[in-house]
Amino acid sequence: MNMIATQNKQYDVIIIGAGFSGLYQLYLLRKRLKLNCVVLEKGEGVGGTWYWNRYPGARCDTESHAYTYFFSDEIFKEWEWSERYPGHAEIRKYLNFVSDKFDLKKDIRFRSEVIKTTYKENENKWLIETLDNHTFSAKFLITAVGCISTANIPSIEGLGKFKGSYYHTGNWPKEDVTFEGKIVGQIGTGSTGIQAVPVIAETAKHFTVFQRTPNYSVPARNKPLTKEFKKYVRENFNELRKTVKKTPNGHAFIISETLVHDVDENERLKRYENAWKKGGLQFRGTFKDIISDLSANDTASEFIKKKIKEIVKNREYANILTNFDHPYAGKRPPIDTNYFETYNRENVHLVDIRSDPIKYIDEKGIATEKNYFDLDIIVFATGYDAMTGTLIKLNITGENNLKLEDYWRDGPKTYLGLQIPSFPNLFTITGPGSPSVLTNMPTAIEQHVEWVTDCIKYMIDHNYEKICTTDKKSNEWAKEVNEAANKTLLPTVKHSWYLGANIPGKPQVFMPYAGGLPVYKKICDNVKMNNYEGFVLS
Ligand code: NA7
Repeated sequence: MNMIATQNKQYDVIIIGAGFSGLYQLYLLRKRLKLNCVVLEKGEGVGGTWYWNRYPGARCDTESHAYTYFFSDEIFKEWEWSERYPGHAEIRKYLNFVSDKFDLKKDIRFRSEVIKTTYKENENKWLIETLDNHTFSAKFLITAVGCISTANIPSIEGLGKFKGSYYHTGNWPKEDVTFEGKIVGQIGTGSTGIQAVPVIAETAKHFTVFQRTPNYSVPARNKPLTKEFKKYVRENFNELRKTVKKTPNGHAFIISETLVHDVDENERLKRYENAWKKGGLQFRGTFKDIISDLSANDTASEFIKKKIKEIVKNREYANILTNFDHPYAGKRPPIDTNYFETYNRENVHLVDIRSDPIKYIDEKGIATEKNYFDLDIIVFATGYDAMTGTLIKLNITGENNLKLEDYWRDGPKTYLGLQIPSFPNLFTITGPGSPSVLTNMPTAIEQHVEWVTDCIKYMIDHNYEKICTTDKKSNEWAKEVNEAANKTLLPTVKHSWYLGANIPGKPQVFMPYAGGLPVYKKICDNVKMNNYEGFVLS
């Protein structure tokens, strides 16, 4: 265990979270600016979101050669991913490798859950309190808490009475959970649920999946990487780096420039078929307008629907799985390994809780309006209070005793997703209003961390003590975020966590910036070149 002396310890910078963003932020502030930093991390090890996501089948859906740090040639040369999509354990291994290589752990305080975060105006300092009764203060505070890190377990009547075990996928125990011989139920069929279903089904005695909204999914076609591919990645590091920095979503694949209706039906189907065979998120890049034009999107949706109906033998299940009410990729599109095939197994049962809603849970299982399901284990793959939930949980108070929770009552307000008016010297890595979840996260993280580091350097070089954006700027940025979203189909989708619509009572505001990473980066770079225009420095 890491033991840093603590009581009221003063730092230049406090970073919250030891995932991809916190680790890189620590590295850069220490190496480039020689600042005295501490990372406060709730988990017992590095990993951030991946520290907690250990559920069966947990795997990144960005290809490993893109889901990686690009800031260091050395890391790239020394590390080798083993599969097309990295599994959760391998990602933790990678982040441990990076931490050990740069000796980062000595400045990380593990098991440190932040419970209170207060800006002390007189001292221009942030005071942080942790659950284990320690306090820390620093001039700068950087949140590196991830976008999908506050688990959402829906409040279903009677859950507390359940005598079996239940787990949320985002808070999975470190010890193995065995499904062998158990009767298991799973609520939720988002990206996570779709990964978990085939793995749980392999050993469960009986497995019931409770689906509210059907989800389009494309095969991941995960596989071990060949020697040749690993060599290609090593030798093409610079090219890959250029590609992830220039594509709108930070992935290593290029989105086609062709519009759906530019080609005839035969050609269209041929391209979809190729993309289906190749697998992965690049399916949505088959045509340029899939995500912006409903009639174009319909062709992709229809293609996937047909595929699902071909795979799933049980007609009732096939209909439940394809009874879509949203366009393909209108929600975060999952990719899978044998998800639809799993419904052909004898031990798997699918319940449509849109037509037969869950009524309550009791000691023995789940009651829907029409049925009752005895269960030993319930798996909640029910998603997250995304983008704002974890920031609000930090219990942040800014200038004039303003609580973040109150300031964001009608939805998050930020400038560039990097700063919040009235919360000086606080930077939010991949905060709401930035491209974040619409991109390959490490690419977005590197851009943010580098911008924040440059900004702090500028302040030091110019003897500034305080930086804060304004309400005016955050209102202007909110308009840009909305405009960018409205050019896509994304804001039209019900229950989408991009909008906060998955959490009862949460204000419905489209949170990520959908204009693409290169456009966003240019905006941030211009702000920097114009001496941090839009921020008040003093
Ligand atoms: P998601 O994508 O938010 O999916 C959550 C799933 O849980 C989804 O199928 C929801 O149905 C379902 N859900 C949520 N609340 C309920 C209630 N109250 N009753 C029944 N079903 C419910 O979370 P994931 O963890 O799968 O993915 C999060 C991100 O992690 C993902 O996008 C990747 O970026 C990685 P709904 O669709 O709301 O009807």
